[in-house]
Amino acid sequence: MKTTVFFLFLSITSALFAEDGSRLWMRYDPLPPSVAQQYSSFIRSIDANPQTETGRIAVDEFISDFQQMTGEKLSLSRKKQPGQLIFERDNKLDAAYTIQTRSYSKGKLTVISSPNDLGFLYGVFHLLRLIQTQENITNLNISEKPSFDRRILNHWDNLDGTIERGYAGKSLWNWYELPEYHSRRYIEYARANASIGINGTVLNNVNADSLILSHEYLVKAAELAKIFRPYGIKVYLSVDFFSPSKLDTLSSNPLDAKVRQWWKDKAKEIYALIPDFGGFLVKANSEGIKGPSDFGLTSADGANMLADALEPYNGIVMWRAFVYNEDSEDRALEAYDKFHPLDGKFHKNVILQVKNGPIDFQPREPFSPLFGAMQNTPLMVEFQITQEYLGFSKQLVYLAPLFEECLQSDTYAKGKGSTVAKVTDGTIFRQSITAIAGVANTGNDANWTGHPFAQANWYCFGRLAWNHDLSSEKIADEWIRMTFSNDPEFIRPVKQMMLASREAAVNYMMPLGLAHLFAWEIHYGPEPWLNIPGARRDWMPSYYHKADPIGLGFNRTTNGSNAVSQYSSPLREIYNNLETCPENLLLWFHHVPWDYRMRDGKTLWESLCYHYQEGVDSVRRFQKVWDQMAPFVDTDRFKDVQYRLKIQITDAIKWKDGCTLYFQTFSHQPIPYELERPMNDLEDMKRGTIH
Ligand code: BDP
Repeated sequence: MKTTVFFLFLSITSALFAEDGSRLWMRYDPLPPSVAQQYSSFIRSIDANPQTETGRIAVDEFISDFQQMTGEKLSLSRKKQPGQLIFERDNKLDAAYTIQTRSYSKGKLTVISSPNDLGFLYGVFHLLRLIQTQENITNLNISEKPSFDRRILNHWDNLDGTIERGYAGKSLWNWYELPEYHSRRYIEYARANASIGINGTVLNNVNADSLILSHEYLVKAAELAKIFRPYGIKVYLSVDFFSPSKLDTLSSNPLDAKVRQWWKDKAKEIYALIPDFGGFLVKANSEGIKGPSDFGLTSADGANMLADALEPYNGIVMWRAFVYNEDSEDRALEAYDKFHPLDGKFHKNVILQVKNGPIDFQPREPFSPLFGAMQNTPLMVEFQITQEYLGFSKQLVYLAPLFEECLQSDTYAKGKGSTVAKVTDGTIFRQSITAIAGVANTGNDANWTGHPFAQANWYCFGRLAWNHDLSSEKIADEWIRMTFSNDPEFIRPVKQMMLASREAAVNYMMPLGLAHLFAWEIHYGPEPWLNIPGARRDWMPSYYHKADPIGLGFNRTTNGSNAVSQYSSPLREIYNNLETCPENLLLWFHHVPWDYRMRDGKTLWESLCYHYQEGVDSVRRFQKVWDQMAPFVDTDRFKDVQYRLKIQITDAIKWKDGCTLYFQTFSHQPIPYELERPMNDLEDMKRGTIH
């Protein structure tokens, strides 16, 4: 008897506790009975008449998730009755969807209205989210319209299955098996994206293999497009500007009529296979990849040729502004210098895709000065969801605060309030296209993203792309409830930890506006001392930190590289002045003496040490918080996060030690006595014997 009970207990707990994270935020686990009862008494049947695959998915999704959460299976009924959930087509609606509670003589109804079935699907996911997060749904008056028309993931996936800067396994796309065999994950991927409003995916790496445009691969891509289509997701491809030379024997020169025709023919071929194909993403004349300047032409010349080929089919070109040259004195100047003169020269189906900061997805950068400056060219922000510079999938770093900081930065382009969000969403400048992109962090790991908390970065990108006014806090709250637990004892500390995690990473990696101190090639861990003879100098940390016996930081003021002048007034004056420059960007814009007094009275050197220490201390706090969370989380995910936090603390200490000890060789000042002594030896770290 005892043993049976014991085994019964074991099997129940293992069923409850086995959790590989594959369900993401779409768990729809049973709600506590009293809560479930409230929802099942409020929604009792569905009135829907789906005409499309998308509509059917919307209805099925609601019925099955509602049943999982409440235990009630909803019936379909076309007769008006209290407790009905009605899908109402409204062709004149100006929103993507609305969700309203309506009263009539016999009771209440919940109505999702939309001009199309995709709106129903989005509305369904919204309503499900409210139930999953245990919100009151008895008095709804919701109207939703996305901030950006195109909300796109960029996969840096190679055709051989590897992922550039991917930390969660191999590519989700099995190119070898396509188009014959499908992975169930293709649908799960589309469903997850639809649940947060993502409506586009660039399948392949920006460092594009020209083969993607071969007929063989287009057929494969078309198969993925077919699977994603009912979920409202369009396929885009990264293309190599030199494809006409690589796939054919042409010059690739845009001035060559045969080359122009080649692209037109290619577009025709693509649209025959993928009628709703989104368009091209292009990295050209960037990091050794060739482009129009190889023919003495501008980016506008190159982009416009591709745009002309796609134009008959409403396709777009997303042309990346990520360019820099070794001989430049300041890499931060280059994108602006190259693209600003081209403002207004792009065809209307071209949009410039600009990384959030002027350099390269660092833990903190000011926003790229191109935002707001190009008033006659559509621009879109590119964020990096994959944590290339923020600890891979080993560290817990919630990126919504980084995304939010950029989107809410004021460019002052048209006076106060010209935020990056508003200069790219069509509010301030008329834009033929509005869009936003995030470099995906997905892979074929069971939990999609490696770190369980990295799922939150995929989630928050989608939510902000849908509504850039959402706060990091609100998004974290939703995500925690859906992914882990609705228990306030769990939510409060975990949310605090998430919200503090980006600043923690900035502090232990590159505080006060420092950038680019990471290890060579792998981009993980500190290497501020790196100096490889003969290597590109703009890849060496000393190019960025400029440490010397006088001080630290890059002088980008009017008497330095003058990068400040690329910003609108009054921002350029604010950044230019050491006294008014935000301290979290101080060393980005100024070369600051070691004994300069910061606003809290500490010297720069002391402040630097304190920031590094604070970063390490924060991670220790995260560990303490998480250790208390065992009762709320399944064992698998609990242990996984606990283990990764151990890696994170070791890394944070290495960053602190490596950077403070190295900069000390310039400052010649002691580490403040009240701070921790370094655990690592600088010379060992330099020799790599610590790793
Ligand atoms: C850099 C990455 C590199 C990318 C490049 C890009 O290290 O792998 O190809 O950005 O965005 O940060 O093109």
